[in-house]
Amino acid sequence: MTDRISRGRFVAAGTAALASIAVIDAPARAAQWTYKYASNVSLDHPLNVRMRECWTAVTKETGGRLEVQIFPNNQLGGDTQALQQLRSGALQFFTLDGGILQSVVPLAAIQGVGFAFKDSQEAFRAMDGALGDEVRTAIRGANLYVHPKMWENGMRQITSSNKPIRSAADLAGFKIRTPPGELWVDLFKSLGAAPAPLNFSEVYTALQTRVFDGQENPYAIIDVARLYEVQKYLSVTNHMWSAFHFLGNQDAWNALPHDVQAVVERNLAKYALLQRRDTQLRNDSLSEKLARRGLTINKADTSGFRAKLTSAGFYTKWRDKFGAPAWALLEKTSGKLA
Ligand code: X2X
Repeated sequence: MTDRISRGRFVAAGTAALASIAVIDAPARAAQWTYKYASNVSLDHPLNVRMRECWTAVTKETGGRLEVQIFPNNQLGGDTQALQQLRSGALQFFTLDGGILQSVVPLAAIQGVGFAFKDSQEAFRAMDGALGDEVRTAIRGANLYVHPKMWENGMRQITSSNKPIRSAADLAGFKIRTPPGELWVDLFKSLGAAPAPLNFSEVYTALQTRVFDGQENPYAIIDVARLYEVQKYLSVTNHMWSAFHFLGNQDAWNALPHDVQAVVERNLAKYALLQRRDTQLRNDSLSEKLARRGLTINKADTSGFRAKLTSAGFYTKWRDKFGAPAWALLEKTSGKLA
């Protein structure tokens, strides 16, 4: 990108005034900071659609000083590798689910407590507010930059290759992939399933080769990752919500002057809100398309899920891990969980 722009300028300047000082000037106008942004979804997911618009606006509004290159689809490695790169500074910007960030920031997993949020609107009210503020304070404490507006992934549904999940009983011994996060694995263990964590980058192949019977994700992810090619059933469970934090390497963030930081923050806020709307529209309207692609869709009876989590001690265990103050903020939205 940088090369192409400077070559373009070279030609333009060259025709105007051959070998003039303008040609020597051109590289000075190239980006002062070229940063990488990575995500685990493909370019056609609303996350990257809006990120592209966001970084185009940032480059324009900073007069080309900051240029951000997008690496979609785990091109730089799976989430756990990309998180390492972000912390070391090899990667500057990254979007990551709080449940995966848990390995570095334990409190970040609180967004994924089972059946805490009934829908995305409710979840965003909590995460844009006091609960989110607590989490972001913890993230900053781990020496990472975090933007206050999260990006939507959505309410999660279970897919399977061998049977529909109709009620909690169907989860007994069910081999299910979860994202790499302790709470995620514990949630499905408490439900009686046989979960194992795996980066999203490996999920399609793991389902295709039947290492797992199933996985769980929002509709938009099932669609863009074409999981309908390797799964037969989609069971609507809405068992938890998920969303991405926008994270930055702290040194890389500090290296940007305040005016550039302000442009980035303003655009991230603007495009995050647009992305939330896009993704929610997709999650709400993909049912028919996924059915046409071959998934048999059923609505699960999740009343027994909640009871199992309670009897397995899931809620009390995680209340103690997250601490009473953060748990109280969660229960302000969810009502009493533990
Ligand atoms: O890994 C997943 O399943 C995904 C894409 O939903 C997350 O980023 C948590």
